[in-house]
Amino acid sequence: MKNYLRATFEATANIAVVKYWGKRDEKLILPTNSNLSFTMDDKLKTRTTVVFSEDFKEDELYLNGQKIDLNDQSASERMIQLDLVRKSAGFNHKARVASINCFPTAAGFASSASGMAALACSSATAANLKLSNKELSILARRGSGSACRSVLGGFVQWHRGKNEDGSDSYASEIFPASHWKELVNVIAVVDSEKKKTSSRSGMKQTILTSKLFEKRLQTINETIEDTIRAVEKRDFESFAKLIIKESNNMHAVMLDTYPPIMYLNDNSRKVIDKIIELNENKGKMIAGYTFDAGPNAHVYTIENNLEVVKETLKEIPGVKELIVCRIGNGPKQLTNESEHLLTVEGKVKDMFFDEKTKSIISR
Ligand code: 2P0
Repeated sequence: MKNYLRATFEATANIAVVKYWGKRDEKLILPTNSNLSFTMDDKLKTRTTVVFSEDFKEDELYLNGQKIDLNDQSASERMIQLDLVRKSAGFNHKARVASINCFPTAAGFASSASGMAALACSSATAANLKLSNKELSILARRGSGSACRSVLGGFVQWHRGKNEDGSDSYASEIFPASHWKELVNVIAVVDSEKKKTSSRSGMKQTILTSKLFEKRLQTINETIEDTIRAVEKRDFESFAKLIIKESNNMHAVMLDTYPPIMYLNDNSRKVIDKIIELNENKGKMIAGYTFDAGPNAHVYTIENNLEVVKETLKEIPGVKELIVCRIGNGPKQLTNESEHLLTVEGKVKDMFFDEKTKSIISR
């Protein structure tokens, strides 16, 4: 075996249209319900290089150039993928991991989906594991639930699964990115403070305290079927109404949790009002919003209506920035020496995300 095993991948974020909120198994990260998302293009991406070597004494993680303390429980929990890869590969080599998030700094986005998907792809490839998409998705899921959807491109479903060991809880592609080329996601970044509740603890609290959550689970499979049908037919009007109602439903359940979880702020609510008003003025649905565990709005629209949606969002006080994403094709392996974030011996290169050129460059 070679002394050093290295691979680099880029993976992108995904934006759910039927949400994952609630675990049926916390350790294995199994969801209470199936859910749907679109994988974004490389406007929101994470690049990760993994090197395994028997020369390393311990696992090390460098995030955006900073060494992360892996004694911290929440950081080490997410590195469980390395242990799973080592077990499958049959070696005990420690790993060095370097990761750079190419997200606008102002946005305050969570990057666990792209980060954990990039880690799954690069660690499995560095260890020479030949994993199927299903196996890769299950590996990514162990780092972060939503990451299991980012190992695929296009329109993706994370299947809840029934098995206790999680072997049937993985994401698969329903339609490739090319199926609905006109679909666009405009992210309205709003003024906000750092979020108070992590998704991980929030979901747990919802299961413990929300009666409304049980009601949500009774209708969610129907929402999934209806949403798949709308995407299949590229029926934007049905799609927009479904995703607005689904996002509202999840945030209603969050509010029904005790203590209540409120990710939306006054600026988010201004976006909601404006989108509803825009659709009413046009006499048809031309935009549909969805919100995750944060105040930024994800407004889906189609290319023909992009300009009017952008103009509408720009006029809202409290909207700081718009990021226009299209649907992406999923993770990409990088093999040029200049693209790896670690040298072949695992030395951290001095590289960073340059917001001006929107690329990762050497200092
Ligand atoms: C989603 N979210 O479907 C939903 C909508 C937040 C709201 O997936 O605990 O960071 O690592 O499995 O994946 C956020 O959950 O949580 C999420 P863990 P994750 O996109």
